[in-house]
Amino acid sequence: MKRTRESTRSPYSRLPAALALATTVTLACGTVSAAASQPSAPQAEDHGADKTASALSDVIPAPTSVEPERGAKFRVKWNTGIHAPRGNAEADRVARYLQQQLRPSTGYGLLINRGSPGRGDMVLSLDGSEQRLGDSGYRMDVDKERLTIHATTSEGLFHGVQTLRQLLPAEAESGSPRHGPWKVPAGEIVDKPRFEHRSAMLDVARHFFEVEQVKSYIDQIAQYKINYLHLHLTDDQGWRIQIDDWPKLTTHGGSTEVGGGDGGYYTKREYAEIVDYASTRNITIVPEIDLPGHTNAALSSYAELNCDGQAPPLYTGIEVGFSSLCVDKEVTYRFVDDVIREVAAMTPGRYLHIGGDEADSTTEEGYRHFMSRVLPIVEKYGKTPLGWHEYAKAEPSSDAMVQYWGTSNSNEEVSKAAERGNEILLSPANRSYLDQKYNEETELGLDWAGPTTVRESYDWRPGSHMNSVPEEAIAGVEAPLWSETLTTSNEIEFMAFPRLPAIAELGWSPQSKHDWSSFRERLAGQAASWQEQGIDFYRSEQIPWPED
Ligand code: TNX
Repeated sequence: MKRTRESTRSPYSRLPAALALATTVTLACGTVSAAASQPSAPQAEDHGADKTASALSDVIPAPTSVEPERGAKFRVKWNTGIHAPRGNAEADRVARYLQQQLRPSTGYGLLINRGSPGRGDMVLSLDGSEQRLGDSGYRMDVDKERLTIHATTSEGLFHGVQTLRQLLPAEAESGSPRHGPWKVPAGEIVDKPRFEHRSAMLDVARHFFEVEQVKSYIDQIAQYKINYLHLHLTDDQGWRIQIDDWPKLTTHGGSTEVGGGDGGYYTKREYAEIVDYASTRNITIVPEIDLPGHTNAALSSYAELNCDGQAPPLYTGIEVGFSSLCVDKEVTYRFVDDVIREVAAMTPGRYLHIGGDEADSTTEEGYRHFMSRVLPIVEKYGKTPLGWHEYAKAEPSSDAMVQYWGTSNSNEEVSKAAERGNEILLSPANRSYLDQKYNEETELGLDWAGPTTVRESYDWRPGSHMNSVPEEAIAGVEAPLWSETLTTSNEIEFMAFPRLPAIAELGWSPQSKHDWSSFRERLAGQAASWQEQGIDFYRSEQIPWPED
């Protein structure tokens, strides 16, 4: 994350000396204005060497189809405009997003025009001619004269913009003025996702992360076309979301975290800020209230939720499975109803995650009883239940989603759920858990399902991962990041990069594009961009990173 340890390093430290000097001079003269609102005059920098390292296919996730052309490249210049369709607020938002992405580094105005596209413009088009792309796909056409992203919805345009970002030189990702030229290779990309559900999860319960840190992670995952962020909002160590009817959940239950730090929580306003910010990055937040286990913070806040009426102390360790709501008490269901009603009201998305994992202190019968009462509550408040795979044994209705987190390739309850019509979200802990160590030496992370190398996180097949679960039953994939050992954004980034892009590719790209040797090369190509963005990442020996 910028502003932290990583970013105190000069962004220019990796440039060849001459270029670094030139950059400094440019900055000192103030000739490049990061906040330009008018097109700036042509700059000397425009005539520099062609640094476009990328080919049209150097994109993660790998696009469905790429046809490079030999012709001259498209070039973003001082007078390049962004053309957006008239009268479409959503497309306008994507245009402004593209403008904001590229203004600081290029110093160009990149003005938005809604008339007829000019020569040399970047065009966002919703011409409706691309029904084959579905809601999320896009087609990008690049030649010397014009760069056009066609889509049927603003979501498709947004995805096209992410691809465009990766095709520009990495310096385009800088937050401060850099040298062009800003070229994009010519050709055509036609692209759409394999799975609808491409998710990341952040555990803000074990350690609390501020709104700005969550936003930063949202920005980082959006570039790999992730479209859901599951927030693990409650656990034994902390309750992180304001609930008006039960205020002590946060004032008491949110007051600490693993290791005994101060913890924290999101007010409803702050949470709405996260939800809104995510939506501008095409990401839907899935809130998780983990029930009936993983509830020590709630039990400690309200004595009446405990079977014995005694509130336990707050917990700052990392054991699991010791807490449970009292499934036989009526107050438990009043509590759950209030919480789910308030959380549902804060959730524009379809899904509300009710956890259900590791309820080792709840009897089997009690668990089923609990779920049989709680599932209808989720539906009553207009949401579709999502839960860790243990809850499949409670036979949620067929539109509910089941999240598999096991390490084996078969699970009877999950197979039966798929047969009953439940969609399955895959987050196998030995493949997609970003909190697992990379190897024995990794200081951060846990290792109960790992260690997990970058290759292991990439080399599996979501469509056939589970015995007796057909591909049609798979909603998609998720990369969860548990935070028992993580306290800073740099640490989040170090665990997520480069494994998150691996999971993102499995979620987006067709099976026919699944190719480790290509992926590792493309991943290496991302390093310069991560450096510009201030993303701390793990330099896995499996990846041919460029020399510094
Ligand atoms: C298992 S997977 C958990 C979490 C831990 C995680 C650590 C699952 C549904 N529960 O409570 O944080 O392992 O890797």
